[in-house]
Amino acid sequence: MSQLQRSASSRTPEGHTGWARRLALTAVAVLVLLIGLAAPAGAHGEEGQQAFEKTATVTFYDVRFSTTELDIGQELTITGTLRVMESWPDHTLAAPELGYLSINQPGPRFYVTERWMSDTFTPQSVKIHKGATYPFKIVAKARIPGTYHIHPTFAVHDAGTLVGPGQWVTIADAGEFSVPMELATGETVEMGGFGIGNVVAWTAISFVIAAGYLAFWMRKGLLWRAFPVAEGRGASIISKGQVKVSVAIAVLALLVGVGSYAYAEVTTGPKVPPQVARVEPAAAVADPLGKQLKVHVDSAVFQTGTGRLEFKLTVTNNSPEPVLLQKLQFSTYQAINRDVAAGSAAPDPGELVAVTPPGQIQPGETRTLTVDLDGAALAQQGLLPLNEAQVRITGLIFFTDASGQSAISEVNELTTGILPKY
Ligand SMILES: [Cu+2]
Repeated sequence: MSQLQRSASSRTPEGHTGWARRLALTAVAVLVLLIGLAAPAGAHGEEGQQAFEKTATVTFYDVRFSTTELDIGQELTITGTLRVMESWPDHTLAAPELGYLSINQPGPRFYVTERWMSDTFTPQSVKIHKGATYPFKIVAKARIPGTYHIHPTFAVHDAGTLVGPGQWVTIADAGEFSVPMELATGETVEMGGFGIGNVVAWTAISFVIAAGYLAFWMRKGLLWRAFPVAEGRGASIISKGQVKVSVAIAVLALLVGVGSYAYAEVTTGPKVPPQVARVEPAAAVADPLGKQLKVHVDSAVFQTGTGRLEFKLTVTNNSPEPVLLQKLQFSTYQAINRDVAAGSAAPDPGELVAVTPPGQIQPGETRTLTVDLDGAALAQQGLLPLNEAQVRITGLIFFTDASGQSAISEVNELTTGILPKY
């Protein structure tokens, strides 16, 4: 102990020591209690985002997982369609220009091998624009056994990662993970463990230096320093010897940093810098039927008493075929027309809702429809923006044409205020 430290400790009044000990013990007790109270997280916080972030940014639909159970090394394929909404909230987020397709998973349980948007291979971020629709495909190889909630995601520059519908997927403890990759030298390496020796060695070296530095400062304890600092003698608690040791450790850290770079330069190669290619996948052509339908939302009234959301919209059918409202979608929440579900062998999953008046809208006809939605369920999933700067509802409406041959026709976006009724 240095001269200065000794004098600092010896001058600590008795009362301070008892007070500090009690405070420290209380702090530890509170921490232990808090840790005991924490429940393990079972999801990704997908219900925690604000409504506009989910409904007005990117909407995923027709999402299919190729399987819910597979072995290590087997592939999971996620397909679907994502739409960068026309109603993108420019009032609070930057315009969508760059996006990246991926999956949300609790750590690297899957290794994504392929990303496709509109039949374009998109391993990197791609150029996108508002109102564009992209069919997508993600292929991921199972890596670590367990049961995980997996979502397709689309990360948009300056907006964050927007998640699609999740699905529980189980990776059985069987099989083997392998991603062989051929280098430019002709050598084949295993991506699962390539370079892991270097990572471990350099992490261990850095850890030893950092731990040594920490131990050097912590060996005399922390709390006593508070008193000289409180008494205005903070400058006195660091000795010349301690400064010397710190400088020596800093020099060592710098040498190791530069040395590791030099070592990598000498022992590896030839190297190619990581390449950036900004491709622009073609947005899906807006379907002709969707173009011939005019949809206007007249009102959206949330009955706070009953929890129902009454949705009134006027549809004009300018197509030569009768059309039927098939479903409404707000983020991952789907409301299926009860009559459509009744006539379908495999209806989409979702809430069955009554659309009145029922039946098809004839060519040339303009009809006002009322849809009775479970507003409470929407609110529970954080999809009713009752507490946000723009109290509006944004989603997609799907129609089917009369023949029933073409499954889903595009999609009209809704943007209207919600009126709560008390
Ligand atoms: Cu999840």
